[in-house]
Amino acid sequence: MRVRPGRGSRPRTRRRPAHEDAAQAFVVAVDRGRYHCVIGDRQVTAMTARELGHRRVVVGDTVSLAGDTSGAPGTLARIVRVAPRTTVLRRSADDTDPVERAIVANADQLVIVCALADPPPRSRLIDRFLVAAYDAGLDPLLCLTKADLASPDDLLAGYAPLGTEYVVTGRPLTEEMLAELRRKLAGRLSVLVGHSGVGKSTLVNALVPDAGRAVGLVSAVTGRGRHTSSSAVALRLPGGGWLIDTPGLRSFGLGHIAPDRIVQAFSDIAEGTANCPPGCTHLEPDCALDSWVAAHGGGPLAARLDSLRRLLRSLEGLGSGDSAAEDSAPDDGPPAGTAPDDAIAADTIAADTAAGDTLPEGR
Ligand SMILES: Nc1nc2c(ncn2[C@@H]2O[C@H](COP(=O)(O)OP(=O)(O)OP(=O)(O)O)[C@@H](O)[C@H]2O)c(=O)[nH]1
Ligand SMILES: [Mg+2]
Repeated sequence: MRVRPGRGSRPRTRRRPAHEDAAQAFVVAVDRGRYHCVIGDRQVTAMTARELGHRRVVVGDTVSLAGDTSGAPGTLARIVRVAPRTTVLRRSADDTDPVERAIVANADQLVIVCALADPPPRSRLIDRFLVAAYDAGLDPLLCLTKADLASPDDLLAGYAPLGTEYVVTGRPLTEEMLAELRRKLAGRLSVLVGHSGVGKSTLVNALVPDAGRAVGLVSAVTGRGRHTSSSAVALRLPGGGWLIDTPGLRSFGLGHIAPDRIVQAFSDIAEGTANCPPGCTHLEPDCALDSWVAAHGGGPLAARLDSLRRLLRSLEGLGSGDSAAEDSAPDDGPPAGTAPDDAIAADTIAADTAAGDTLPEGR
């Protein structure tokens, strides 16, 4: 009798292999079902193993790799496990959509990059990012760029009551500015977010020597991403820690966050709700916030209250609120629908499995 070698002679088992010898890796980029990981200094490309099911893997994840983890050209390892995440930065397609989408895992700092001019500052988009940071448990850091074009004073005054940490940069990017940024980023896993063209990649290139090459490694595989970043990429900081560059975002939906938490995230205003009637939506005339803000001098707080209410209205799907996309319009400019569409494929944060990440998300 002939005994066939290989597969057929192996006992069948329903038990999945335990992969106890799997290597720990850090996911630095995701593109069309391919996960670019690092193990120490080694770059390894991987795909998700079937046993992972529909579990998604995003940049910042720590994963266990099985199979060929040599990183040699043409090899493909398998992601067999995803380590529990410490944080997840999420967004939804729009404010009335409760389905959320993870962007980055395990980050501990959200660097909200906002240009002081060209493109004009969008404080309501900043407010959205601040809510997302609060909700995800990331420390926000406001990074105001292009100070050579406009003064940061007005914008900073608006966030003074909140006490948000900030840095101001401009052209030329001086050693002093860089030193301050490095200090705030050292040893942390930070995510840069902001509208297209605000200068995220410029900062990354200044902070990470060889960033162009590292990003190029990923772009070479994907054939995308020249001037405008097209997917999230994690880069190792020379002083320790990681910096994640993301594509410019036109919108940042918060439909997955309960209104209560939105209010709490406006921590400069939240205490003013103490005198509100029970179940106050903060959108009705009996809301105590107006008199509280007036008693606290109005000014920056009044603008923040306006921003909070626009957000709450949008979450309720009320027409008079800002949509997630409208919030990215310049503060006193036209709504996004009429603004020049300068962001190429702006919403494609490629962080999904095969089909999902090749399509611009949302609408
Ligand atoms: N004047 C001035 N221009 C700057 C500054 N920082 C960046 N720029 C310019 O702004 C443009 C956009 O910069 P990027 O770094 O590509 O912006 P980004 O945020 O990465 O854009 P996306 O990848 O599209 O999201 C480039 O032409 C930069 O040279 C600055 O501090 N001052
Ligand atoms: Mg960029």
